[in-house]
Amino acid sequence: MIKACIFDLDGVIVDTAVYHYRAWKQLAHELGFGFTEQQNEQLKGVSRVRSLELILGWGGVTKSPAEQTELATRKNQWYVDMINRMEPSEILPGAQEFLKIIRQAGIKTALGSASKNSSIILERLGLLPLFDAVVDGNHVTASKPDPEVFLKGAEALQVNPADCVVFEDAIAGVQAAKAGNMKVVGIGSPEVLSEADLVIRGLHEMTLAQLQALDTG
Ligand code: B16
Ligand code: MG
Repeated sequence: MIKACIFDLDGVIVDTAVYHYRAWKQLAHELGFGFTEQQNEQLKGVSRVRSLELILGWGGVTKSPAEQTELATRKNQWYVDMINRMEPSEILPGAQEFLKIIRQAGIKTALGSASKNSSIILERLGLLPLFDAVVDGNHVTASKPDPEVFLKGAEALQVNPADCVVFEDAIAGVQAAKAGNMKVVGIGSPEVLSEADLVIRGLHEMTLAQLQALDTG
């Protein structure tokens, strides 16, 4: 029986990728190289530290660990400035409504995100009361596709992983949910997220009946 849903943040509840993109692009510009939207796509669901490593590699630039920490901090300050100005209208279609519907049906909810800024975003958008637990980049040591973030979410909700459904937009996130023995709904393209149990374009397409049908699938 489905007892809990665990949601990724970027790409599922909000589109923060656009702000990550602007901040990384600014950093790349200061370092003297370009950064494209296609490259940004590859950073979805990837931690801040790993994202920086990839970007420096693409730019052909080597930095010491101390310099990398400074660069990641600088990028994050720009990013935080932007998310501090986000508006509730930026919540992705259907996300708030679906959270309310499942909570009314007695299903528990958790966030399972790689971001260390998830609480700022949820609070700013008035979404924090819709989550029973928030597990994010501040609470995990292993990144997706490792299932740690989702397993910690299930643990916080005191629900067996097999009774959880994860909502994810990144391939690594879908793999993480599967590795945690959870059902997973992919948000995006069925070709890309082929390992998911169900793929939808957004939470506006999701119904309680579809969620419950995953139990038998
Ligand atoms: P932060 P998710 C991920 O969020 C983003 O997709 C990814 O682009 C970002 O680098 C990562 O969070 C870390 O974010 O710098 O705020 O800690 O999709 O796991 O919700
Ligand atoms: Mg995501």
